[in-house]
Amino acid sequence: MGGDLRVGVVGAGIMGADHIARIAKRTSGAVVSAVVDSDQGRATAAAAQAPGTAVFARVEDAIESGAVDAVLIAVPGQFHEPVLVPALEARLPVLCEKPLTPDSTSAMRVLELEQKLDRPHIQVGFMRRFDAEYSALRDLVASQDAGALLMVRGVHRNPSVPESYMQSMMITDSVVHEIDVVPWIAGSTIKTIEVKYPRRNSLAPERLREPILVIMELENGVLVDVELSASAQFGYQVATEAVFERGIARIGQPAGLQQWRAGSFTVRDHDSYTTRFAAAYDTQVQRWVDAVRNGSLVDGPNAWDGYVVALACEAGVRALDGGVIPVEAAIRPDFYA
Ligand code: ISE
Repeated sequence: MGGDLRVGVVGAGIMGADHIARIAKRTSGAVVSAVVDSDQGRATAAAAQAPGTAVFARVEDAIESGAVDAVLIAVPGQFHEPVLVPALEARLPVLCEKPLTPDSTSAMRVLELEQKLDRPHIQVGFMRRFDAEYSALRDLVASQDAGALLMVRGVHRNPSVPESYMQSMMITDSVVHEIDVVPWIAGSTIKTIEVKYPRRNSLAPERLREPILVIMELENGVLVDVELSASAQFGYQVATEAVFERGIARIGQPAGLQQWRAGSFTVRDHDSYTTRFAAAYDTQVQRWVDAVRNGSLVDGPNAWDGYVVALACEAGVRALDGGVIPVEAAIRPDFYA
């Protein structure tokens, strides 16, 4: 491809606006050519970060205008399929924020449509795979330098969540990240999922029972536990400790300037995923843009990965009501080899 990739960003909420700024200011070889959102005020405000960008209310109109070479989907998960369908029908490459879709039936419909094309066109935005520390942990597991991996222990804490966030979204919107990244690190798929409830946080919105403790067993025997808090108040924290035969490894610790002052010790930490994973998002988007421009279209998790995660999320959502729930196994079609 000769000129810059013209990206249409669908969804001008927190993630959409963040991606628009990223592409306009920090991504090489791409421009934001269209912003799509049914809320025109929001679309116009987000588009102001990328001067010269056209604003549309419907993705179909953006595609028909001819202004878009590739689509970045940043609307909530339940609205992904209606954007994926016209994008695939127009044979456009897509970077789709997680989850691919909220359930495996709709994810399978997307796979079937994609398989009518000559090769995978969808990359799914599991950005943790582009985080340098997660990659280092994966390399450590593969090297066997610390012996075999035995356990993965994680915390995933949000200061608060929007009103649209429901109980099932603890799995489909939040733990979905661990459901993708832990098998990627451990080199093994998820066999079962269980959810335990500790004492409820009285500061959580009434509709949410949290925190939750999610316990996953992988096929290779590795045990994973993740504490998910949606209303942790103090800030945003995603951290992992991996237990090996000959040592432990930690990622996600606060880094940067440490200060001892006025009788206290402080290190700046995050209050949002947009800063905690800023570098990972930057790398993800740059690699996707490069892949589209060189014709490979996908460089990272694809729609098949999104489908496998959707199957595990279904088990996770059932586990919210109790029991140890088996995850349905799936055989990958050659199309995604
Ligand atoms: C949000 O949608 C994200 O994807 C964040 O990475 C996650 O930490 C948060 O819990 C989700 O609500």
